[in-house]
Amino acid sequence: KGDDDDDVGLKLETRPKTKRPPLYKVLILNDDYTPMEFVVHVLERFFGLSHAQAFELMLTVHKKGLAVVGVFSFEIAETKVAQVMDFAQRHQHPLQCTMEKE
Ligand code: TYC
Repeated sequence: KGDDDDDVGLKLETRPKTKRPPLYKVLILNDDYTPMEFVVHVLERFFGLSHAQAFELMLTVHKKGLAVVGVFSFEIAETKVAQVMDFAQRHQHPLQCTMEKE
């Protein structure tokens, strides 16, 4: 890497920079107390799933312990988590919802 040349240290960009914002996974966690129908309702109401999709995803969480319910920008993910946590708390269910950088 001899440096007895005359370049001025400029990096020649090849591929264009198309910076996308980071995405965040929103996860729902299983617990022993929240009723299955409540979780199905949450998935329909806050994540726009059909009843059949919501039921299937609820069962996945019930069996596996957790599942990704959607992938969003930071702000949207934060809002979803807050809405679910608030709704669960108001109904006195211990349902947990969190987010994680993808
Ligand atoms: N395990 C709960 C029950 O048996 C149902 C449940 C499913 C709870 C998914 C939380 O995220 C959850 N009533």
